[in-house]
Amino acid sequence: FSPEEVTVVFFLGGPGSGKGTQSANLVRDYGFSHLSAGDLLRAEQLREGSQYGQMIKTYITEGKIVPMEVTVNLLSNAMREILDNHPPAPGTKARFLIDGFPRKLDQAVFFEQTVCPSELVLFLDCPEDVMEARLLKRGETSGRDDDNAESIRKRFRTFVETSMPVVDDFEKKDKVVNVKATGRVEDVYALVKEGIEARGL
Ligand code: UP5
Ligand code: MG
Repeated sequence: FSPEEVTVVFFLGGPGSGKGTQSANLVRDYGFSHLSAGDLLRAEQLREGSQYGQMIKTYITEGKIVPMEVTVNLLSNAMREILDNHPPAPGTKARFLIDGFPRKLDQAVFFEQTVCPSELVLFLDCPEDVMEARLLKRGETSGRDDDNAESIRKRFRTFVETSMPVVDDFEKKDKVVNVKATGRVEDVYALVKEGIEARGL
């Protein structure tokens, strides 16, 4: 995909920082198509006949990052399908909000070289105690394999060690909109709007 036909925004933040929640607002108000890498992986895990099902389940429960070929394939297939089914009006670009990806430096490089360069990175900044409380609460009903205290601890570790360097790298390129994500959903969203509109989105 060329940046002439699509706009890609990466939406990053720790586990439970609120990416999925705020994505719904952004879809409603800015016409984004939302692609959650985690949701795509969970769907692939459940897909009948998938050769990756068990592997994905193990990685997710351990809070580890699934080999990028799998994730990038799911993302680019989903982008292609959306573009085919809903081509943007002439003179406009399709907008993709890619939630929870890239989580590792080599994934960022690979995606930008082989799929599409990103326009902007939206980052939700949230302390671990707040994220942990949100995830444990969600875990009471979510049924997610990784919403338990042990998996949450592993997810936090992967985030700090492997995924934060991606944000820091984009920061150096001045591509990051950094939003404090501890407030109420609507207050965080007000900050998100302010941040992305200041960048002309
Ligand atoms: N909530 C949200 N905002 C709130 C607020 N302001 N105040 C109070 N409560 C708030 O929110 C989490 C919970 O908090 C919800 O109950 C919400 O109501 C509440 P949510 O919006 O779901 O947060 P989000 O950041 O989306 O959290 P999520 O758990 O989805 O983040 P992760 O990044 O951990 O999960 P993801 O699905 O992206 O990835 C899961 C796993 O998949 C990874 O650990 C990894 O194993 C694998 N993966 C890969 O391997 N590669 C990838 O590229 C992507 C994922
Ligand atoms: Mg999510």
